[in-house]
Amino acid sequence: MIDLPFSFTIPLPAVIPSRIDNHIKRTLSALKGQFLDEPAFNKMLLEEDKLIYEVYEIKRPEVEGELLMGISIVHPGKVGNEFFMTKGHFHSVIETSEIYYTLKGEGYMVMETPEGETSVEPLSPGKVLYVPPRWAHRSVCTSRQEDLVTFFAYPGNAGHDYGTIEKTGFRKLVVDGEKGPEIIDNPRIN
Ligand code: PAN
Ligand code: ZN
Repeated sequence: MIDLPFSFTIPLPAVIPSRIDNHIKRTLSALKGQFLDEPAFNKMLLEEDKLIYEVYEIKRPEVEGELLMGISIVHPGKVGNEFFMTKGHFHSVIETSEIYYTLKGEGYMVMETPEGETSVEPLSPGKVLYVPPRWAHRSVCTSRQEDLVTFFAYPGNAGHDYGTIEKTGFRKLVVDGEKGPEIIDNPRIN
């Protein structure tokens, strides 16, 4: 049977979609091993397993030809001097891409390829970011008070490979420097 077209709204400035099929909440413990400052991470976790980011998903069949859409919300905050961020991943089907459209807040999309190329793109309201095939991606919120909110769409068959990036972390990190957000090399790599 053929699917019927459908619509939903993202009622700005509230950004919670009118249709939600799945709500994912990731707390600090889900990001174990990812932040550079481990003592700061452990101290924070002892106090509270804080909510770091949330995803509202619109479900579609996870097959080629479909598009999976949703809203990603990274809350403001830091572990040590590193800004709150998503786990980040390669797509399991690595030759798949993704579109992100920033609705609210400021931040960066940290990206890299398996060959070690890197790219860190600023995110701000109105900006469309295209993540080409083969690029792992992680969003980082650098707003002090506001959430970083993005709308995303990616192929239904993409899948998520979290394990590859979890082993060493991304090559680039976004930290709070003397003059504000700074992009630094991950000292745990080489
Ligand atoms: C996004 C991400 C979302 C959460 O939907 O899944 O921002 O980030 P993590 O999946 O890294 O926890 C996406 O890139 N999907 O492919
Ligand atoms: Zn993705």
